[in-house]
Amino acid sequence: MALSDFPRHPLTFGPSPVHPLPRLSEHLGGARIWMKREDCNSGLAFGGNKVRKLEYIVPDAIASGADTLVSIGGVQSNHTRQVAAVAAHLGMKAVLVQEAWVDWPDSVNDRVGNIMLSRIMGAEVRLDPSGFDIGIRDSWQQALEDVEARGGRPYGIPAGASEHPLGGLGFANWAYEVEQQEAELGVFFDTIVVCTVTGSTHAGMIAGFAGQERPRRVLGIDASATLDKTREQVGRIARHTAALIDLGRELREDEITVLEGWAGDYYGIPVDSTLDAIRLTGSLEGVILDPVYEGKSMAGLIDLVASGEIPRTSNVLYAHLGGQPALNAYSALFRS
Ligand code: 5PA
Repeated sequence: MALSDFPRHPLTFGPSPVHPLPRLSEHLGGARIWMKREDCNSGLAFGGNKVRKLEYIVPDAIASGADTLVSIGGVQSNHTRQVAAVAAHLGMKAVLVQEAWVDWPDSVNDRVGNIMLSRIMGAEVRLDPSGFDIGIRDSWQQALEDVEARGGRPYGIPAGASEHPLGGLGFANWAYEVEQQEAELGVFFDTIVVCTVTGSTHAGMIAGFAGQERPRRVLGIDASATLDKTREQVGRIARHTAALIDLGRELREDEITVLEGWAGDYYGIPVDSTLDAIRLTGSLEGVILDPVYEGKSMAGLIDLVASGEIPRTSNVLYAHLGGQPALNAYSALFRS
């Protein structure tokens, strides 16, 4: 099946905005940097990358006759907040398992930001003490069983929607959207920079771009310091998605690039380069990044551009995947 044959339930405003970052580009003195804005792609609870993935998953959820979306993430998960918004929008319920993925001492961590938004939207939020893991979890299976036991019809969406069979399609479509926007703007982005954690954002892009005439680099920046698992998951989902959309060839190893060096030691804990990237992007461009994901991928971009590893002649497209609500749980970092 071609990508355009898969049903897509519209949840976004349409193609997400693309714009240059002239002051950041000038400051770094290297390649020209642009941004594509998934942080403002939808009117559903501030949007984000999961809304795009869910556009291809919702038709299957509706067809299954489900009345409850069941998903999982950390306490400040952006993904579960977007699932809560989509459930509300569809007139469904949401049950969200929120695990203790981050050992973060902020006293309002489980009350503000994403988790507050999910509660406002009527989701059932279940706090769970388990630590970080991008795989399939017992607590999530348990939540599915609980919904059934009380007479509901659950539809399961794994962490980040990544292990869902259709999880890569949203960002395969992003690749086609980029190609169309390039034609309108008269620019070619030879390098894409994207944050990678559960993998289907990056993997979908790889599968989508692989079918295009002009090759380009898609650089995933690891934000969880679990590199082997992430690489394996990105490669597996990219190959699965490529087969789903009939790419017609195997993906090569060199098309799957996950770079390390900016995650620090732990998922969810920012390091100096994360905070520098957040402050720099905020103060030069008025664009807000979060300390869990985008601050880390921007730190990667900054170093790669400043060192010339991404050449001066490049046009780089940074995928801004959202995530700002979590900033509320990190206020202590920005007091001075
Ligand atoms: C997330 C993910 P992938 O999980 O598809 O690799 O995307 C990474 C990513 N940026 C990048 C932001 C703002 C994100 O929210 N978030 C998860 C969540 O539970 O919110 C899935 C981990």
